[in-house]
This record gives sequence, C-alpha cells and structure tokens, in this order.
Amino acid sequence: MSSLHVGEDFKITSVKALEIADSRGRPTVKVCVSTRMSRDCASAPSGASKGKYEAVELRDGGHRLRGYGVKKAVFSVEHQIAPILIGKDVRMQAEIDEAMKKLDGTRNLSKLGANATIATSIAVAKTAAKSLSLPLYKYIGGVKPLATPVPLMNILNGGAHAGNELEFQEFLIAPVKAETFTEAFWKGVEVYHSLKDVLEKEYGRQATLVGDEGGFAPPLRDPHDALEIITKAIEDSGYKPGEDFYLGIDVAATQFYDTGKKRYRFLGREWTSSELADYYLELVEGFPVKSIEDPFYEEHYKSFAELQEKVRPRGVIIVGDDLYVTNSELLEKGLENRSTLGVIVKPNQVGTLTDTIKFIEKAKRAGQKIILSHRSGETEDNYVADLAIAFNSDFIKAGAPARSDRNAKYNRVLEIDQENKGILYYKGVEAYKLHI
Ligand code: 2PG
Ligand code: MG
Repeated sequence: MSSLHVGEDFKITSVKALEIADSRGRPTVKVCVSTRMSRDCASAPSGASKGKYEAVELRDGGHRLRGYGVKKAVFSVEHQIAPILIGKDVRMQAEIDEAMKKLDGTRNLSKLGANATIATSIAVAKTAAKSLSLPLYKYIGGVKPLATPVPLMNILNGGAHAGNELEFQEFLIAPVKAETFTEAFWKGVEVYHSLKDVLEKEYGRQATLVGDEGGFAPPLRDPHDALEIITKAIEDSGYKPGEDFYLGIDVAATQFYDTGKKRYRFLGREWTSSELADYYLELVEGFPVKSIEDPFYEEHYKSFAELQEKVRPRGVIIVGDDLYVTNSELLEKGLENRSTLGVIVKPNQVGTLTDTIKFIEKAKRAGQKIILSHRSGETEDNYVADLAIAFNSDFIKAGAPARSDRNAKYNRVLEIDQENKGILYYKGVEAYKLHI
C-alpha cells in the first residue's frame, strides 16, 4: 500500500450525531466518527451542580422534553462541525479541537454547545485509537501509563444529587490499602454493602434508596452523622478507617450559598465562611477525611486557600471542581492564590479533549493532585477511565460501585488492570503524598 493510501485510511469520512438518554432520563448527545477503516462513538455527560463558568451545554428549550432536548446540539454536529471535519486526519486531535473552537467563536462554546463538541472530540480520539489498533488509554498516554488511580467512591449522596436533607453533596470512600486497583475496588464494594445494612438497621429500608450517583440517600441532615455511619460500615466490613480507607467529601458549597446575604444556608441556619471553615476543621479532626472538594463558593479563591493552609498539616487535600471547571485560566488564579492541592477534571466542563489535556498538564506541573471525574448525569460511555490511566491520575471519581452508568468506568479500570497485570502499580496511599 502506498503512503498515500495509508493517509486516506485516517481521513474522517463521516460525523453523525444522535439524541440519546442519560442516567437521569434526560437527553444527551452521542457522536460517531468514521474513517474508511474504523468507527467509534462517544457521548456527553451532564452535571446537576454545574459551575458558573463551565462551557455551555446546549439545550433546545421550549416544551419538548421539558426544554432539555438536544436537537440543536445534534444539528451543530451534523451540519456545522461535520463539514469542517470531513477529510481531516482523525489523528490531528489538537487541530480538530481548535477548528471546532474557531467555528464556535465564543469563549464558552455556547453556539455549537459543549455537549456537541466534547462528544465529537472524544469520538475523534476513540476513532483515531481504533484506527491504530490501540486502546484509548495507550493512544493518549503513549508508553507513560504506569499506575492505577484510587477510586473515590461516592457511597452516600446528598445535595443536588438526592432527595434528602443533606446539604453536602458527596461522601466518598477511598480504599487506599491494597496491592492493586482490583483489590481496592472490591474492598470498596464490601463497604458499600455494609453501609446498606447499617442504614437499614438504623433508619429502615427507605434509607437504602439511592441518589443520582448510585450512593445511598438516607434521611440524614448532619454531615457528622453521615461520616459516622460510613465509618461504622468500614469497621463492619473488617477494615480500619484511616488505615484501609480514607474518606472524602464533595461539599459543592455553591449550591447552598446565598450570594445576596453572603452566607451559607446550612443545618437550618446561616453560616459565614469562617464558621464553615471551623466546621471543616472539626470534621477532619474527628474523621479520616483526607479530601474536601468545593468547600466554599466557586469564586472564593481566598477562602479555599485559608482552609488549605489550615488542613495541610493533616495531609488534607482541598480540591477545586466548580472553582476551576477544568479551565486553565481559572486554574492559574487558583495557583496564584494557593487555593488547592487537587483538581477535578471533567472534560465536558471545557468542551474539548485538547483543552482537558492542557488543564491536566498545567495542574500536574504545579504539583496538584489529579482527579478524573464523571458527571452526575452519565451514560454507558467509559472514556474517563481511559483518561485516568493515560494521565497517571491520582484518583478516579465515578460514583458508587453500583448502577451501570457508574460501574462502566470502574469496570473499565478493572479491565485495564487485568490486561496489564504486574505493570500498573496501584497508587493507594501514595496518591495523597504532597509534592508541593
Ligand atoms: C461533582 C459532580 C460529579 P455534577 O460535583 O463533582 O460527582 O457532580 O456532575 O452534578 O456537577
Ligand atoms: Mg464536585
């Protein structure tokens, strides 16, 4: 075959889009990219507690599907993006992503929709990987992948993800003591089931109903109670909290911040940020909580920094999610302020794979811990797992080890772990080791 023909094999021949349903029963965009030899697809997830500065998820509005339809985004893909991508080499990821951004022309991808661009961008990467007969993590990570991340499993749901009274959005367990990801994951599963038993015993069967991310959504209000019951579940499984398992919290504090009053509405009263900071200190003293995500309103870089400084001696990582929305410029601001020691990475917050990579590289250079994350509204797509491996990320956050939209991600890491037996080491406790 002449080299001309080889080039032809990598040319994009079609870009198709489809409206599919996500885990919350809301429409989302699926995109399939084809070359002469291969074809692969990706779909966009969707958040419930979205950051103010996230790239825009294009929704149709109007009456159909309560305004959540994504026909406009499907149109963007098929009639605006496809014409500029067809004929391009599918391996030219950066060029393709740049072309989509230029076509959109806005800072937040509000014309084409970040749901349209992220699904296209990831589908391009998957198709390129397939055309080279490589798994996605190897195509993106090259020979780099060395380790498996610690799963941050959200086993108790609150906030915007559940119908209970808990203001804090997520209570996470991290099985740090294990030889492999596989071993760690199954330890997490054991605790998930013990938690179900404890909840049923203490609050009745209703307490075992689950939230958007597959974690239980019991009728609790106070985060102390949530952490206590999780600690009990860990002990009931025969493990030691603080040794076998660390804990984490995603407060998603913007969700209960009153911007007019400049106060947090929490536990039935109004709180200042310094009162809330004291509350966090109590929690890290009372429980082996080693990560706190979005403890304050999404623009309060200084409050994040003050808390990070206070909890650092205990090895606690303050994590920016809504604070950064996977945006390199906002990360810069956080780095200047020393706001965090960890970042959440959600490709759909920024809209392209290339910008996601830029964000990860920048965060890594600055010594930040990397947490590849799903969204609360998910699909069966598992690309975040491949990204977590490709970038040697410290953690993967994909909800509870239950519901297939969540386990699609963990199962993919299990698969990669099995395929690379003895090659990928499990980060475990090392994931929490601070380098800055
Ligand atoms: C978060 C995420 C995922 P959402 O806040 O970290 O757990 O939630 O997708 O609703 O923003
Ligand atoms: Mg979050």
